[in-house]
Amino acid sequence: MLDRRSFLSTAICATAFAPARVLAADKITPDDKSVLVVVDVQNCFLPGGSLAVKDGEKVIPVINRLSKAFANVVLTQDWHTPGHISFASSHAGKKPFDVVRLPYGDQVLWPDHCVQGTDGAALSKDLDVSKAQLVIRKGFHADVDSYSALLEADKKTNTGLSGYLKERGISKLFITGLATDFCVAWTAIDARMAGFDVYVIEDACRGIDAQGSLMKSWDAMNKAGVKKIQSDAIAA
Ligand code: VGL
Ligand code: ZN
Repeated sequence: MLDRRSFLSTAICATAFAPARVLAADKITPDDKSVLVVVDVQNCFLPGGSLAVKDGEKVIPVINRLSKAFANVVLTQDWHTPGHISFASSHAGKKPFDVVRLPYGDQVLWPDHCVQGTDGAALSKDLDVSKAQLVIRKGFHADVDSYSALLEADKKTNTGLSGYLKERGISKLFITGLATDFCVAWTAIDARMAGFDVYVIEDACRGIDAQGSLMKSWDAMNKAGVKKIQSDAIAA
């Protein structure tokens, strides 16, 4: 029989160790000013892809569920030219994950990925794209990378996403997708710089984590005023 004391300690332990649940009344209900941004859920970043993100496929059911709660959904697609400057194969003697100095700053070099029009650049067939209102492509200038969906790596060239969202009266971005420490983080930080309210939904993202980049990116996002939430904080 469970006496009162052991019942209490079980209850206390359960409370102490259970993941923090968000009460229904405290959940965020996306409104007309909110947009779900789905970053780079493309075959190259998924299992079998040339730049596969560990457990990348796990974001897909979470994103598909979340998208039902949003009136506005925007997708991004990494969309590089063949021989793009961010590819290690474009730099003699370099290998993926080496860093080179380019006119606009340090550039991590990647395996060839997301080449325009290839199957690797296609959005995952498991991603529910039915509600997407815009697909913004980035990284299509041969000599400039663009992790961010707003601003290319030269920090000067706009993709047009910020203007699109502002013209539509959208002020709150809920960001999901791949990879947390590169395209998600840069998109989130640039969106803060552009004056948006920004939430990154941690369990709807996965990171590459090259040399501690995942922790560093959360630190940078935090400093920029990006809010880290879990998908259960959204009334979906
Ligand atoms: C990405 C590295 C290179 C991303 C894109 O989607 O996070 N990472 N290109
Ligand atoms: Zn890329």
